[in-house]
Amino acid sequence: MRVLLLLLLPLSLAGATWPDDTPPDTDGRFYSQIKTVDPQATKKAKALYANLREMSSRYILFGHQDDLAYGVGWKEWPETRSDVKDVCGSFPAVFGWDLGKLGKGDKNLDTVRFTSMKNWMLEAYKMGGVNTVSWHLDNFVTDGSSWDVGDNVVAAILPGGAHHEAYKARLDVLAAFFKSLRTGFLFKHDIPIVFRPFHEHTGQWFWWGQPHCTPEQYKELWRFTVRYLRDEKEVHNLLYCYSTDVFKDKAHYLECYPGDDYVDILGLDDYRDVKPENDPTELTRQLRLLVEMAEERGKVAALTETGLESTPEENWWTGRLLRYIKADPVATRIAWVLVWRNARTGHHYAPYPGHGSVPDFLEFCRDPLILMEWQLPKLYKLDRKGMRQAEPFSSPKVLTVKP
Ligand code: BMA
Repeated sequence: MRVLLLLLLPLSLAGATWPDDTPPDTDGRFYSQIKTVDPQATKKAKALYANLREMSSRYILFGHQDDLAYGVGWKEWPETRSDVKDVCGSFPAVFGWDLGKLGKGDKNLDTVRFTSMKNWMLEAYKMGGVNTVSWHLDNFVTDGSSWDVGDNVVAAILPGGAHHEAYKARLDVLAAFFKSLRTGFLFKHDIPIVFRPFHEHTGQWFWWGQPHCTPEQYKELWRFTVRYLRDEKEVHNLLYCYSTDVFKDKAHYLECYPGDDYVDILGLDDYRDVKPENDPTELTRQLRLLVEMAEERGKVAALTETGLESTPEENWWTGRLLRYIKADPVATRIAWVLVWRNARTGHHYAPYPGHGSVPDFLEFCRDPLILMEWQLPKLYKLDRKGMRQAEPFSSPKVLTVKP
């Protein structure tokens, strides 16, 4: 049976703009006021950043890893497909991808073909969505995976290390990939990407995690990576996202923080505190700290990865995830929440048609705080007066949902 849901739209965004006496740029806009890691970031990347910051006080974008690439029971579908859309009628607003194994073969570590990924990233952008990229980079010393933690890999790929040239060669491939993400008919442009390398380093499972390098080495690796991509390779379509796994306090979160000049977005990956057996207020506590740290710096905060594998708790979406985000108005000011990939019935994080958590997921999507793709304002534009595009949302429409 098809159920028609009339969703009432959240109304306009706050009109936060610059102080009245702020002089605009020559084109009447305010790009030069938007400070990003890359001062030469494209206008679209800067607009995305300003819009994410602006919107985060009112809305949370919903994201899903590998959303267009595969779902439970399907892969590389002839038409654009998404488990999230099959369930709720809309694509997610944020699309996660991973470039692990780029430069080593034609598919990433989860068998997503890079040529297809590129097309899906362009599609996501054309829908008005946000692309975010993580990097499960293999071990340069052993040629093992990201989870092969021995052999002081970070030290080995830093300048002066035995594998530094190999790391630079990999960055060359990465830079070429980012620069190939171009679209436009007359005016070709690079699409903005949120780049989220060396994630979850407060955990021990990746070779860049603690305790496999010192905080100074981690910071040096991060800064080298940014400088190389930005200054040597002239990649200007990136926003840089630093994302830890769970953390104890602000000092712990910032232990490996490479500095405000090297980070645009402060992220958290938290699978621990959304498990039914754990204390959910730990999620709220860390999100509050995260938002505080981001806002103190004029930056954006995001729950960059979360999810309950196979979501056996049927009201998990509203009863746990949303409830404990909303438990603190400060924690609520994250820009997005992204759940991990839908590989198979035993390993998926978004629902698929027929899954037990579908009714609750629909409630979650209906929440005025949550934005899906169909509700997105134009994230890549700024209006003349302020930071964001003048017309926030498309007109209300009827969302068709297959239960
Ligand atoms: C993990 C699992 C793995 C996957 C990895 C990188 O959480 O989903 O199957 O290879 O992430 O995407």
